This record gives sequence, C-alpha cells and structure tokens, in this order.
Amino acid sequence: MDTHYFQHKGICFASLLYSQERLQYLENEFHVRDDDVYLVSYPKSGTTWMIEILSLICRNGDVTWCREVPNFMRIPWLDVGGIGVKLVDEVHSPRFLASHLPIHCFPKSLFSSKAKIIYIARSPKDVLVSLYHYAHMSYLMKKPSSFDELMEDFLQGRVPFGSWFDHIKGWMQMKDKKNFLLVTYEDLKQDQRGTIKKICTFLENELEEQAVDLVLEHSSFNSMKKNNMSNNTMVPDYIMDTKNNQFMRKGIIGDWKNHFTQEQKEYMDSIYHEKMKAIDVKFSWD
Ligand code: PPS
Repeated sequence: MDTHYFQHKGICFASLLYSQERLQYLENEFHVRDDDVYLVSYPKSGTTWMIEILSLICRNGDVTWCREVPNFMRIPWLDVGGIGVKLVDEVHSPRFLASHLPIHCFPKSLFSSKAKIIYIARSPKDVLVSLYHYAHMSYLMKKPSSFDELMEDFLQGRVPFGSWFDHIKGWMQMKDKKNFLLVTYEDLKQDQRGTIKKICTFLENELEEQAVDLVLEHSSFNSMKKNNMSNNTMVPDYIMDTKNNQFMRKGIIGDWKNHFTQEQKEYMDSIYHEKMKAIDVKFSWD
C-alpha cells in the first residue's frame, strides 16, 4: 500500500488517518475543557507507555480496564480523523486525550484554559531508531530506502509531525506554566516510581504506595508486551502490520548505538547542537 502525505501549516501528515478539515476544526473550533488532560509527544517518544501509566493511575492501579479496553479507546487520539473523531466525542470528563500535534497546530482554546499537558520527550537518536523500525510496519509512514535516508528526512522535518527539534522547542515554551509537565522516556526508565509519583502529584491524584506498585508492575515493558489491549495488536491491519512486526520492540535507552555509525553520530550531534543551542532546558541525553 502506498503512503500519501499532505502538508498542513508546514507539517507533513499521513492522509490515511489525518485530514485538513479535522486539523482546521481542532485548531479553531475544538473546545478544550479546564479539566482535560493532554498527553502530547513527538512520535516514538513513549506515548503508548504513558497511556498505560495514566490509565492505571486513573484506576488506582487496577489493571482491569487496561486488560479489557484497547489503549486507543481508553485515551483516544485527538488528531486522528474518521473513527477517531467518535472516540474523542464520546470520552467522558475529565477527558484524557493523546496528541502528536506540534504546538502551532494545537487547539487554540488550550492556551486560555486550565487543562493539563503532560509532554513526553525522548532522546532524538532513540526516537529515530524507533521510527525507522516503525516505518517498516506502519502504513502511516513512507518506507525509507535506508537508515541514512530516514536520518536526513528526520533532521529536515520531512516526516509525519515535522521536525523533532521544532516540536520540542515549540512545546518547551510552556515549560514554566503550572499546567505543564515535562517527562522524559529516560526519566521513566531510570526512575519509574519517582516519575509516576511526580505525575500523580501533577494530576492531584496521589496514590498509596501499593497502588503505585501496581502501576509499575502493569506498565512494565513485559506486561504491556503480553497485553493485546496495550501492545497495539488491536490496531487495524490497514494501519499497522503487527503480524510480522512488534510495536513493543525493545523499549530501551541507547539502542541508537546499535544502529549509528560514528559518522552518523557526529553528523546528528552537530545538527542537534546547532538547533538546540538557544533552548534553556537540560535533557538527560544532552
Ligand atoms: S507512537 O507510535 O508514536 O505512539 O510510539 P510511542 O508509543 O510514542 O513510542 C514507542 C516506543 O516506546 C516503547 N515502549 C516502551 N518502552 C519501555 N517500557 C514500556 N512499557 C514501553 N511501552 C512502549 C516502544 O517499544 C517503542 O520504542 P522502541 O525503541 O521502538 O522499542
């Protein structure tokens, strides 16, 4: 199947699930509620993991919901058209919604609301590696002919949801607002308990230690990989080929070391330093 992209506000979107009409509606007409929570990320940054964590926090660690309902129905994708629109329309308040939208495409009503935003970020090198494997299973991405080709497209922002650099720099404009929480994939890997507690505090939903234990247990890579409601095998075949590929691939920090040549590392580092020099946030991968 051929993958087609269209451009919206300088960003590339896959026609299979996204449309100009929906994006325009979202930006200008979608009403953000004060009690909404938005999980925002650049693709391959740990969104599915965070959907699981938030689902479990909402249920006090009880895994029943996560075992019975697919993740895209528990926390629907705001941006997706077609069937996704119905899921967003039907979700009850307080709504938890996921989105890959860059800040300049996000519903304008967010910026005058008290809605909470959890932004999950991941080292761009690991994002790129994850994206490379994802491109071979998803019909939302054009198949790159080589890792080098995808690296160039990624660095130039010629991939769905645009440039990683612009995405993170855009959303970091909100970093000092009290309704914004930055979490990294690396924080979650290195201190999952501490990071979950931070998320609970942000959501004003403190959990007992035993409930935190359950969130930890059921959102682990191995638990999620075994759970068909969480490992994306419920995603329709026309979107993703999960028969021959695993969405829950490795789930580690630093897999880029198994994919990058020294030359590619130096090239990406030089572009990273150039594009990120003006940002006053220190990330764990810096
Ligand atoms: S997507 O398609 O944009 O929604 O992808 P996203 O969910 O953001 O990122 C997918 C990567 O997250 C890894 N993942 C996890 N890592 C550790 N622990 C848990 N529980 C977990 N769940 C998902 C998933 O394996 C993808 O990373 P890679 O590096 O490809 O393994």
